[in-house]
Amino acid sequence: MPPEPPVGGEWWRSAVVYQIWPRSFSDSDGDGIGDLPGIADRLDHLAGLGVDVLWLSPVYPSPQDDAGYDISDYRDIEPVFGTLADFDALLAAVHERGMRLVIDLVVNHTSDEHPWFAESRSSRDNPKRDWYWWRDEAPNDWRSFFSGPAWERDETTGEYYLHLFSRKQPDLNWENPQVRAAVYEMMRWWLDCGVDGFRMDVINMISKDLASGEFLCGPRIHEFLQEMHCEVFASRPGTFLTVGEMPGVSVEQARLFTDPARAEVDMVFQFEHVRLDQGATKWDLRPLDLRDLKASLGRWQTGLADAGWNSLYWNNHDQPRAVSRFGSDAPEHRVASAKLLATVLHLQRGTPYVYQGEELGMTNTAFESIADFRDIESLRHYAEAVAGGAESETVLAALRVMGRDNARTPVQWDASEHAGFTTGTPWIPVNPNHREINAADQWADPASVLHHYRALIALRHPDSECHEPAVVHGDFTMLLPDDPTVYAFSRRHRDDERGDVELLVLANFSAEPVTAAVPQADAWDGAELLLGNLPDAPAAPATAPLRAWEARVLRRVTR
Ligand code: ISL
Repeated sequence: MPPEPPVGGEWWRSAVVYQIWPRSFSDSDGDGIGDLPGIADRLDHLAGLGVDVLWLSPVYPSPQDDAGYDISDYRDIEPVFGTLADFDALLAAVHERGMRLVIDLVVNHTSDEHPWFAESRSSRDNPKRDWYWWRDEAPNDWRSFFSGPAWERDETTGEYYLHLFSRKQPDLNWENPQVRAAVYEMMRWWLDCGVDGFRMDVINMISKDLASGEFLCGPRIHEFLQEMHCEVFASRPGTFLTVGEMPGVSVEQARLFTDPARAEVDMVFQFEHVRLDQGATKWDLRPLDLRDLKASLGRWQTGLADAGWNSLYWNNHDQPRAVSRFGSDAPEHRVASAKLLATVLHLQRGTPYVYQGEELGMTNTAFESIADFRDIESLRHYAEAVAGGAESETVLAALRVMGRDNARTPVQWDASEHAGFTTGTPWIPVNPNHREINAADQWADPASVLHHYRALIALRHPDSECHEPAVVHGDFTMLLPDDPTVYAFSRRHRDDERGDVELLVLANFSAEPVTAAVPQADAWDGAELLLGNLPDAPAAPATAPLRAWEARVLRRVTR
């Protein structure tokens, strides 16, 4: 049994994080774009949900080529979102409610409109020339994540610069110590402002090896993260959270990144489970086999059991809506399957992340034509694919399923026009289903998806009546790995007061009833049903067939 984590030091083990993507959260001034005062107006929703930490996607000045992930000033606020005073007010209000605020750190690249890049591109001998990657010829055939080559010829000097994302997002050269010092100084500045940590955008791309062609987890990645930890956090009292977004990271690498003894980051976002329904690219759709999902997430549970820590997510601003993807957004199954997904995720070992609207069971939206999309990734892919001869309808079909704009429609606060998000015209249309799916209705309905999230979150919290320490501290065992529709696992925790506490999670990922072949099911006779997602719980919860999209959590205690 793993030891109890120290109180304070690793407080994030019992925390739940909520991600805010500001452009679509809440608009206070009627310009159709969410903003900081809009977030402040909605804090009661978040505090009521019970989340501990808010992660704010970028609100810095930005040309918005990639919705704010292209930053032109690291120490200010984009006017569309508000001012530094609005930020301070929001931070104070978050702290007042006992929550913490983590901001997005995007330092693999800047905007091409950042003064650093303006200087760097101005001449070959500018002192900041080496802050970015300049070559007289493209040294390799890297492709941008947003289509096209990753090397762009710049007219000013005739040389090429590297951009792993859009051409308006040139990559910073982390080999240059001045770059690293400037980033660390900026991070300390934000900590001095009172923020509680950072979500680090594509942080495993900061060390890259042009010669070998490797741009993920390059040779100096651990050195850079240890240096960052030392320069920014080590000498500072406080309770911070750091989470590194790391596409392509393996569980073995993640163990190194998140082993507290190595002082790099607290946890990482890995991508294995969100690639299982895709072929060579994210637009190459494949049906998900639940066995693959269980094998993958189960390996992460085991791999980080003794050292390191998992972050748990289905959704963020880059992924389609979980209920449409892994559950069912058909009207008769949406509520049950959204609760089922939440149950399976939140009962695993790690820190769960809730993406705005996920707690309402928000779904993918309807896109008629390419004119309905806003995201650079979708627009570029469409243009490139169609120019290359692909059928427009075929490309659109994939965009509708996987496009990031699915996650980016406004949060559905109520049933009114524009869902209470704005009094103006939203920058992207509200999902038409906001009349049926919205926060106001769900607060009033104890059987809603929202209240199910509240119940799951409360399980983690020592100050809650429903606190169940096995959720945070228990070990994890995957059950029935070969079952094609049942996701089953147990969690076990030795509790000094109660004895051995074991939880059993059973979830039917299908619309057909199924009986789960639970090993030693007799042992669960008389166990308590801790949580379920359907009314009319059966008398024998371990052995009764699981109904369509049913999830049950059982608890038994042995002395
Ligand atoms: O969205 C993706 C799937 O195509 C990912 O490849 C994504 O681009 C990758 O996870 C990196 O994401 C982060 O950095 C990007 C930004 O566009 C994303 O919004 C951000 O989460 C560049 O800053």
